[in-house]
Amino acid sequence: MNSVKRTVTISQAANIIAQKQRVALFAHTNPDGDTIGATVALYLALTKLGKTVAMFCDMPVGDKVTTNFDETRLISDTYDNNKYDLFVAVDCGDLNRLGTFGNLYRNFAESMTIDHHGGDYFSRYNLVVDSPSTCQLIHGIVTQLLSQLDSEISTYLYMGLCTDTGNFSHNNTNSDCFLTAAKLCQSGADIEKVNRVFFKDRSLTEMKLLGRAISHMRTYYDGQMVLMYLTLADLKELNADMIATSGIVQSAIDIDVAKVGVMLTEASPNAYKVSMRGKGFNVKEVCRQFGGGGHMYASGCMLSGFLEDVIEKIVRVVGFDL
Ligand SMILES: [Mn+2]
Repeated sequence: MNSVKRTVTISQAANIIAQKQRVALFAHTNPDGDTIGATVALYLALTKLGKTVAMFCDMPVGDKVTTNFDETRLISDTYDNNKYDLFVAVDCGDLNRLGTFGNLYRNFAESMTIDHHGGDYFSRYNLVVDSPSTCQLIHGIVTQLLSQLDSEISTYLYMGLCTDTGNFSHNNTNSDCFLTAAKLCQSGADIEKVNRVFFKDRSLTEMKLLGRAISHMRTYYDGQMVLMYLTLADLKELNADMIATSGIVQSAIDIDVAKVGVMLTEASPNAYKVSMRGKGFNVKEVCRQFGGGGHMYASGCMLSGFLEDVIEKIVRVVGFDL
């Protein structure tokens, strides 16, 4: 591909999209509230403008979202081979985030990234802006494309605004978040529903898993490091899958004196998915030493070995930085 890669502003991105008739949107693998909210909001806006639009993601968006927000069933994990004028990667910092769609995307010339992770410029047009959420950027685009936002679009945009800021509590939360949230509230965003689904609702299985993980809680360095774990045997006994374990790590870092929260989940025999959260402590550095990555205060990696050996490794490396 010889096309020149260039950066675009929100306004330029909106103009480019406005000129295209058939648009394919791609949410990132392991989809979160921001990629789902941003993709669906853009989809709804472009559909309103009479365009042919499709949404793809290489993984299902999850029961919580499909049950409470019917429309996301439109996100397909199978590319439909229609002809498109533009591919848009939503909330993807690099090509890997597209998962199995990466190759398809790479080979399509007319492409656009809309993202806030400050990553690679892997598309022809790159709207890569330092912002608390991709939904914030999509809000700028859809308000340029439509004279008025309806409650459905507003709800999806609000979804990304609040999930990527930990419900307006992380240190990336700025005045723009609240100004945009106020506008979305005015145009009918269902704030109660988004809050309930993403920050309150737990299945019985998830609650039991949390209880089991807490029963395995250990503390190190005078409580500055809090670790919990779930084994394959735990998951089997509680009839749970890996997806149900996401978010448990938060309970470790929620302890007042904790600076590092660690959650180990046995993904396959003697292979552990490690999730870390930090409070004023850079967990990305720790995870990078184990071949993982993420954000400064939320990172992960994979570690193989017997449970006690894996724990010992993590405790040692965290200890260097505490
Ligand atoms: Mn995001």
